[in-house]
Amino acid sequence: MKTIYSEQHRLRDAKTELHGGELVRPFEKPSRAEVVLRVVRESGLGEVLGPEWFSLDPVLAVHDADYVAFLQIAWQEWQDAGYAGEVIANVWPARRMQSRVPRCIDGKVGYYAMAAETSISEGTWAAALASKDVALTGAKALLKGECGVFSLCRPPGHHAALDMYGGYCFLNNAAIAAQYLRDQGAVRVAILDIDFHHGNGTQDIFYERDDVLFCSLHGNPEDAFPHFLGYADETGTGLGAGFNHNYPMPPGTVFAQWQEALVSALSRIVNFSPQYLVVSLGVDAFENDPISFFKLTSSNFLTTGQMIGAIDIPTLFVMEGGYDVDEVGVNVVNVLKGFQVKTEVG
Ligand code: 5XA
Ligand code: ZN
Repeated sequence: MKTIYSEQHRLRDAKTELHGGELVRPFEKPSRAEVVLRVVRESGLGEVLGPEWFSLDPVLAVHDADYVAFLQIAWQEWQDAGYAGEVIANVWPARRMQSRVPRCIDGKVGYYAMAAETSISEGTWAAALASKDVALTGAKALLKGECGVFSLCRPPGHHAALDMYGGYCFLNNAAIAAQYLRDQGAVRVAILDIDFHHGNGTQDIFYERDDVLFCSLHGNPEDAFPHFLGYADETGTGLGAGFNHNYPMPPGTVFAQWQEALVSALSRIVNFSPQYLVVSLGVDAFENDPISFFKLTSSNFLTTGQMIGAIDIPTLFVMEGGYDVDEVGVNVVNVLKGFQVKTEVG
């Protein structure tokens, strides 16, 4: 299996994350991608290729143009305002307030942020652009006939909505790739999100559509970020009714329970009969992940890959979360190796 990777991810190197009331070093850091790349190479998974450059058109196919313009200038405007730290939101259009975009940078940041842990720093926009190129290059390889490709995206994307960033995400790489596959002629595309956190951004982008099926396995939002989306009764609206499926699970969830949800999601995907599958591949469901509460083991990720491979749909794996840096590479590569085995499981 080919891996698409760009060193530009290193430009995303924020120094601060608001966590537990303190400013800490971010959990989402460059070493994550470097460890994954190292294990990809050591395991002999396949070639590692750089991305092609893509214009902003595929980004603007799923994100609001004013939001994209904001991401482009946020760091510069923050500097111009004379602030010494990184861009962090501290005010939001909360209930019964107006949803207008303010003129000053502090207001704009609050308008476009969905969470405050994610700071914007120098290089964030450049890294986000390269990350979408990594996703799109992977999608293009699928169109050329590959049956599985790994886009080692960083920063991740699945929390980025039509016009919101947060949860370490700026551009929704999986959604951009899925839309690109549609625009290049695929009639139906499915997205399976196995990151520990609900893919609120992906859900938001496709919620009213019947051409992109979204299934997400994640920590119950009553207990887990992003808290305000990801419930089981969110099943899509309008044309999209019945094309969104959430599988929230409680703290301490072990593989047996998680696997039941995966079997159900995969069966929905098979019934949908998509030309392509995009997997939002987070491995923060791992038992030792520092910010999550599921109990999956490294070998469970191998089985997960086998189960995804068994449905035999050309698949793009897009890197999302996973913060146990020691094991993130093994866990990701286990999914990819399992996929390649294509053993009938579940
Ligand atoms: O998948 N999303 C993440 O791993 C980020 C969670 C951020 C929690 N503050
Ligand atoms: Zn996550």
